[in-house]
Amino acid sequence: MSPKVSVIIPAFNEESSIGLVLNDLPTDTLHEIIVVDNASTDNTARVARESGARVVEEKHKGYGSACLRGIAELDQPDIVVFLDGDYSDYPEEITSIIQPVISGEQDFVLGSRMILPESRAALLPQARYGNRLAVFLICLFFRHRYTDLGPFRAIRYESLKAIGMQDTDFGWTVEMQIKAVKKGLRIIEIPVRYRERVGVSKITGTVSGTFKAGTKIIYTIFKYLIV
Ligand SMILES: Nc1nc2c(ncn2[C@@H]2O[C@H](COP(=O)(O)OP(=O)(O)OP(=O)(O)O)[C@@H](O)[C@H]2O)c(=O)[nH]1
Ligand SMILES: [Mg+2]
Repeated sequence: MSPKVSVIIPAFNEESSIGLVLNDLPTDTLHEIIVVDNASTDNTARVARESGARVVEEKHKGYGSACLRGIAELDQPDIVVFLDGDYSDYPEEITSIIQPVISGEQDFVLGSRMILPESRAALLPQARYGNRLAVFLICLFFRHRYTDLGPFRAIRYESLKAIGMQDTDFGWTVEMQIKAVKKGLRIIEIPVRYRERVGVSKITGTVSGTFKAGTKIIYTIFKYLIV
């Protein structure tokens, strides 16, 4: 029996990209694809539904809230994959992201955008430096060397439940990475391709977005140093 792989895509106003993301996913090998529409004001939900995804609504704004809603909607998978809805990831790379979990070697696989030069170049400088600072602090405090806080990742469903995710916005990715280390999960990073997003940048391309996300990420690292 091939393992059941469920995909969660948090989406806020991604009508121009969500169809591209869904078209590039190997739908026939996946158990379910859940697009979490996070209070979009455009046609994200309609485009996602027309592209074959199961769309669920999350009214509470925030990347983490959308991911938590996606988890609550899961249909008993073996593996859960997260990727963004702005077409900055290469959805077809899902096969290499899930392979180490399918083979039973790993519990948690992260797609790093900091390994391939062309991917690194597609990250805005503030995102690159912000990530470098965050992974440096994680290594200092939690003794695990990550290279990125990338959105494209796969985790065993049982491990995901065991770490008990809580964050409702930008602290989500770093919370999962710290809790995975604290829980002793088997973790690897694989290089993934990354490109500029489709549509207008909401976070890394804006000063306020970068500041809010950066502050929350650093706050989350220190929070889990204490608790
Ligand atoms: N910005 C933002 N994105 C959200 C929210 N809820 C869900 N998302 C989705 O979360 C994913 C990541 O958000 P992005 O805006 O791409 O964040 P980013 O990649 O750090 O920065 P940019 O791509 O430069 O905007 C995308 O698929 C968004 O549509 C939210 O409340 N705010
Ligand atoms: Mg993005």
